[in-house]
Amino acid sequence: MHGVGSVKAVVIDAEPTSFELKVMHTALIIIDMQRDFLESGGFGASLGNDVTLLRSTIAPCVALLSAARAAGMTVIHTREGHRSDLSDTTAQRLSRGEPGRGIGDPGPMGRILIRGEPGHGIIPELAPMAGEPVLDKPGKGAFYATDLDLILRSRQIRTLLVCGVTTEVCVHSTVREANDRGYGCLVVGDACGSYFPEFHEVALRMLSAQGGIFGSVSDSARVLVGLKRSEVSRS
Ligand code: C5J
Repeated sequence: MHGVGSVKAVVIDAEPTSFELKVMHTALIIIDMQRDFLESGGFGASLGNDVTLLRSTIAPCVALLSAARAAGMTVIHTREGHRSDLSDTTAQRLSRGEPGRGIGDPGPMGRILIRGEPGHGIIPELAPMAGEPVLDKPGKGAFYATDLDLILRSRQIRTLLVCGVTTEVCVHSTVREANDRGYGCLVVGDACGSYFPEFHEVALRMLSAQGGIFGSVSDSARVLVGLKRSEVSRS
């Protein structure tokens, strides 16, 4: 229901300072909540990672998603993955990862990071709804080689609420790209996760350090309070 929502600014408590947004000029971007990263039978788990560290983000992401939908905010889902013929990746990327466990190799839920394979899909808890763009990205950042900037500009989006996985890789890359393009970013800390808790903590601190060098950081409880206020201001 894009275009609906308050034109009044909502102020959300955040670090380093409170974050102001207008619902109709804001998008919720949910990064790479894909089965291969989050499910116990997926690629991430098969590498020995503790997926519960990522699964703890599901409830906060679900809460944000339903609040964003209720507020009439633009919602965008991203998926990391490549064409099955690998024509959109590079030798450098193909050479990364553990031998036999790289992009395009067979994994427990189909070929690893290949579009259309079961593991590439978004987890059912966060299934996109009709009208919510699903962005297939061949890199870590959601702006690289995608039409995300065009989608945001055509909807007059200026601020982004960002959640998903992993904090220090695709969330960070996306926020850095967004910041350089002039979007204000609020990262929802408990709705982001990493297989490495120390990277998660430091990645969040890096975002809001130096007066918010890449953006601001809050948590789902504080964001939900702010979005509720936007509902009240509309009624
Ligand atoms: C994401 C990754 N989504 N860690 N990918 O962060 O490779």
